[in-house]
Order: sequence, then structure tokens, then C-alpha cells
Amino acid sequence: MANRPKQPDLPPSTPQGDDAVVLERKTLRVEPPKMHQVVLLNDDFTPMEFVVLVIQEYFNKDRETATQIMLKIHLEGRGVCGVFSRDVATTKVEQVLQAARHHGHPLQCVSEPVE
Ligand code: TYC
Repeated sequence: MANRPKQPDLPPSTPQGDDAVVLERKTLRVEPPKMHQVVLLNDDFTPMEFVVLVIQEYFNKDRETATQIMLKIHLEGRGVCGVFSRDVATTKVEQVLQAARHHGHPLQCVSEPVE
């Protein structure tokens, strides 16, 4: 076989007569994917200690940071525990809700896009 250099793969050239239509090229702008924050909500029944353990376990916070976040939720009604891609945030919410249900606590957790 002859060893000729490989030609680049180009679309077949289109002959343009007088009636040829040239379509305008559209610039595709791709936005980076939105990040999602996972928020824990306050309630009157879930023990503080359980919330601290959940924040440590699922959001990789040390005990002191987890305690600060828990107290903020307790005082202000809600608090951000972490920011993730949408899929990871959804998984975190499921894990927290499952752990809360398993232990019989009404702890609520949601994820929401970060503007
Ligand atoms: N308010 C709860 C209590 O007094 C503690 C608590 C904190 C519950 C944070 C939920 O996300 C929460 N036991």
C-alpha cells in the first residue's frame, strides 16, 4: 500500500451559484452548570446532637463548624451545609432524609440552585 499523508476530514464543498443561500453562523454560548446548595431546615423536635452528626458525616465538616451551622439553623430557621453539582446535591438530600427517617426525626433538607 502507498503511504500517503492522511487528508483532514472536511465536509464536501458546496458549490455556490448565484442563488446560493449562506446561513449565518450562530455563536453557541455554553453556560457552566448551575451549582446547588443543600439547606437544612429547623424544626422543634430533631435533637441538636443528631443535626451536628449529620453535618459532620454528610458534609465533611469538623465538629466545631458543624455545631456553628446547626446553631445558625436553630436560630435563623435554615442554613447552607454545602454547595455541589445538582446530582451530588440531590444525593446529599436523599442521604440526610433517609438518615433522619431511620432515626425517627422530622429533619427536613432541600437543595436549591445558587443564583
Ligand atoms: N431546633 C432543634 C432543637 O431545638 C435543633 C435543630 C437544629 C433541629 C437544626 C433541626 O436543622 C435543625 N432540638
